[in-house]
Amino acid sequence: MQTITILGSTGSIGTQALEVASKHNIRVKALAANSNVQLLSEQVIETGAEYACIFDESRLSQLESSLSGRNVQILTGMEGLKTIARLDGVDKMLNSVVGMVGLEPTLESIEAGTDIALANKETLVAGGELVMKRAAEKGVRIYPVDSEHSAIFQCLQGNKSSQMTKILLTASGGPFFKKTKADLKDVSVEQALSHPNWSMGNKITIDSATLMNKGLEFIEAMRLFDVSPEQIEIIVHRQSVVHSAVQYADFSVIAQMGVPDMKIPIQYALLYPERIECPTKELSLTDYGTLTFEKPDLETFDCLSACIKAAKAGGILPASVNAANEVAVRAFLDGKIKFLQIGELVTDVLNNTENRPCDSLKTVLDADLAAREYTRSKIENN
Ligand code: MN3
Repeated sequence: MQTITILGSTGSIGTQALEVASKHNIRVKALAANSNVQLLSEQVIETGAEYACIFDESRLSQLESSLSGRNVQILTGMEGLKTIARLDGVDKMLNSVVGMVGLEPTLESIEAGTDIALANKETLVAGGELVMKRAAEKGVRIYPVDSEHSAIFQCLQGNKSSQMTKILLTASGGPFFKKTKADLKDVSVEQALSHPNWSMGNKITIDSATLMNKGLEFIEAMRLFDVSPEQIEIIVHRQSVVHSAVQYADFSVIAQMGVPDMKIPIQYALLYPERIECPTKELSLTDYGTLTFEKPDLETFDCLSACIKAAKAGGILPASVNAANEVAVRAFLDGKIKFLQIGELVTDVLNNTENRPCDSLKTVLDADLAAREYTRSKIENN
């Protein structure tokens, strides 16, 4: 029997992971959530978790009272996440928190020698070089949860990754596929939040609408699979059935397919290398009939081109564009800026940050903070 911990247990990935865990009798030792005390408490009681962490410290007493009388260790803040990340007797930590917050717990888990199921892409975007280097040194395995990266990982099984020559990274294209900048001028939050194929949290859904998500995934793929930007081709595939593919030196291309349901990659990351029944639906290719593949529109979607440029430049720029985007998406959701300004703000940070090598956690955190401050001041003077 496996034992796991989950950071981000009340989010979309976290709740689906708990469904998978319950189906396969995976023991859950600790759970952490950002602010949803109600659901976190229910999850802790249901799973019998020994540790519960609420990231938002202002809700600590609420969590304490809802779990009072139970034998549960209550934690809070970044220290709480890090405490969970270094717990003994854990086979895997699922990191599915949103944003840069995920980086330090990932590094903590690596230091503790605990394998990671990674759904927090910002970890690899901002601190990817550090994370992968340290994981290799400590012999810690990182199992991708992101559907595209899980697909690539699955396509690599039984083959030599040194013979992989290219990654075909698929993208749904989001709700604004084929739109021009003129069409997107007055997009509302509601329009941006309605994704055609995937049901996800707000941050990632906006990232999917701007194609920032694909830009982050581009960088994530470079780090996870140690390939150059030139070895990744982004392909818009509207049906989200092919979750990505890899090409080998003999020009054979292997793809992974399935219904668009995160439970498949979550389960693969948690139970690797087992392939047992998953609580999802069977893929019926004849129901789809046609699968389409097109080039992405780099002219309209500034976030994607900014990420590719940051990926090629390396250093701190991936962390900078990620930070600018986190601030810009928050401001868009709060009605402070327009949809297209997200891409403008991300590009602005890219063009106005002096690059330097990404050699320590402090360098990454400093770059992150500087880009956040820069972007906030741009929004205030808007
Ligand atoms: Mn994805």
